[in-house]
Amino acid sequence: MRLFIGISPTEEIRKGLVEAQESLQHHGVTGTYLSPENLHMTLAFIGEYPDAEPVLNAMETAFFSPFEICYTHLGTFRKSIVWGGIAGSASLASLVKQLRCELARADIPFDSSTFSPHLTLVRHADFSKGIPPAKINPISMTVEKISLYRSDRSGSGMIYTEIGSVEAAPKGPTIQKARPQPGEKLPCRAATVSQIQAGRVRCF
Ligand code: 2AM
Repeated sequence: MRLFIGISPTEEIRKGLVEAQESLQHHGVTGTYLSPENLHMTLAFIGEYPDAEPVLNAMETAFFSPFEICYTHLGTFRKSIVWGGIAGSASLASLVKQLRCELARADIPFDSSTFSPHLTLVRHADFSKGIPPAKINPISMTVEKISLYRSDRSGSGMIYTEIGSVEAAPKGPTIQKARPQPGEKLPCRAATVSQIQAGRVRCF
């Protein structure tokens, strides 16, 4: 099965993205428009992989607390893909880095190209009738979970199905900062009591 890890937008952001699609359509931009339920932001693209379980384990190990992201702009890629852009976020970049680290540790392959936070709106876009204004109203959301998606090709296009998810750990005081023991290669990350009690923190 074809897998990727991503974030599902809130209904408010989804509505904003659909409005951007409608504006593009109104200005004569043709192409393959993603359906509202398929709109998502990819954090790590895995591709063909036989088992979801190890991927969910890797997601669980990548510890994160709830954080804000903001949909702020529209952009194009190679003049044929239109996307909604997410403003730079240190928390988001850190989460992606951790996910990649945990996937690599579990020997799960993934696309390691530079992460560029976006939600694809249109593929194979044709702007020959003009380029519409790209102004949008920024919309924020709190990321409280990350999802594992299966991607299936159907007669009417791709279908993305959430097959599992991992919730953010609750925010709390940092009580343990791991230090490498003699012979240990890498330190653990900082952890809270609840994360340790919940068994969410795995040291490496
Ligand atoms: P895109 O929307 O920018 O094409 C499912 O294919 C999701 O994984 C899409 O969001 C897609 O991003 C993303 N993705 C990232 N790397 C990919 C790759 N190498 N091949 C296919 N999809 C990829």
